[in-house]
Amino acid sequence: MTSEIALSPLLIDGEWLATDRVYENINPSDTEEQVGRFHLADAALARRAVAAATLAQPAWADQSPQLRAEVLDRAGSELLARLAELGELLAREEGKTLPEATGEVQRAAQIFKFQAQQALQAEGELYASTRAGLRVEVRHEPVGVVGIITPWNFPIAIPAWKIAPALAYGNTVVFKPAESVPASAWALVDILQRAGLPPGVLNFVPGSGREVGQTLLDDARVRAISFTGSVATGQRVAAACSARQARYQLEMGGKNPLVVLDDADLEIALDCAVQGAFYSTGQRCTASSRLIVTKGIYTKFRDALIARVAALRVGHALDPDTQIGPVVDEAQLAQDLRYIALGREEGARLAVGGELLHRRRPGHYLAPALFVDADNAMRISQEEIFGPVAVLIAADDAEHALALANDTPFGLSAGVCTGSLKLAHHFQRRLQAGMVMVNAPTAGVDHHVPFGGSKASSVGPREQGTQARQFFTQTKTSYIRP
Ligand code: TXE
Repeated sequence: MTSEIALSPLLIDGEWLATDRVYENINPSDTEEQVGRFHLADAALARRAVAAATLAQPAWADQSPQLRAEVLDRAGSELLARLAELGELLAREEGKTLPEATGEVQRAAQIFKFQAQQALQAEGELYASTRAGLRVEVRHEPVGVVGIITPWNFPIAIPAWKIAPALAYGNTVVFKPAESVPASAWALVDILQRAGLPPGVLNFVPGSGREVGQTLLDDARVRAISFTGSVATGQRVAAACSARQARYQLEMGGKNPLVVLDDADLEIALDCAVQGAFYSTGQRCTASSRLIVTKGIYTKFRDALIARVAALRVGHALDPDTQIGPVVDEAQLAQDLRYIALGREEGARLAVGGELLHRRRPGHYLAPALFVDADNAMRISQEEIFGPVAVLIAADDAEHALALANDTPFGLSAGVCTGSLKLAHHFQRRLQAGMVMVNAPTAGVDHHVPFGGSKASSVGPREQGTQARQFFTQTKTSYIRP
């Protein structure tokens, strides 16, 4: 069933291009099914895309902001109109369930509509000068050409939350999606192009990180890189950009704690834990991979959680009964299994899950795994696994739980379940994370407010909402004697 699938081209300078390299995209719910076939860029084509973006940028920046807003808004409308179709495509290529995938497309649409409005807000402020007869004008101008490098776990929402503000504020874009999820990225680029972008404003160069990604990092014409992915690649982005004084924005994941205190509502805490740790197959940078529970509620919570995890239905992403889809690909599955073996060696008790599952179709199915009686110093408690694997750690009391929660190099998201307003406030202030959730899962955020972490999770200004402006514009202060 593969030969009839069309090949999707690259986009450079408004032209769709074919190359002699092809990537075949496989459905993780059914590894015998091909999702699509994609032409891949190489370093030379990536440089051509940068040249096109460089040429197109001044005119795009001078364009009426109303026109930029209309293009983004139209793209948002088309995403909404094609929610079911694009949700299915996303579920087929990434493996998240249909409701999760459709929700992601909807979020991408909301982002475009929100950022469309921001296109009209970029101008700046007027000040009186300390010197008589002068006035001071502060403008927020585009940065120039922006390289956007994205991971596989949110194949449409992450590109949307980087591309939408980049274009809204008058930048041009060279976009390189993750190797394994080009289909949603391609659909998004096609929608934006048809929504009315002039040639060169958005260029699409799927390809390998080491070749195409690295070319963007090293090209002096690319003035900013917005990146989401692993810590190791994030460090390469930082090194390459700082070597040539380009700005960068990194989002590199977490080891997010959900603290459950003795006075928590048990049902709410269980919902937060199951949702936060295992939904989207645990493949979220905001996943609650560490569950830290004080000893008064530990046994009750542990036993109820084991039962809830054991009952989760793992299956084909498009099956309406499925709660947890497959792992994205073989490499990620191998990483999950390595950490499960490591947890056992480290002495944590695997209470449930962790085994490969067989379903009607061949896929990367893994039973959600819960380690209990774990120690926060173990590698399974310190390193991002990025799969349906969580650890349960006992704490003596609230202060001990807080210390354990903060004992991590990461700081993206953190949660606390408690019935006490006083403790909620205390945790809200003291948790070292960019996002804090009280009686809510650590994963699941809104598109119109800042997103990002502290410590090793994020570098650079926040993404999303109105704060996206900080990264995608640069400030110019002018002194004018009229
Ligand atoms: O990440 P990479 P991968 C973590 C998670 C996962 C692991 C590996 O633990 O198991 O990272 O995932 C591009 N120059 N997260 O391999 O390699 C690459 O092509 C420029 C957590 O997908 O960091 C892709 O487009 N670009 C994270 C993007 O970087 C390069 C989400 C991310 O890929 C490059 C994803 C280079 N030299 C993975 N090398 C989260 N927490 O959100 C690669 N890339």
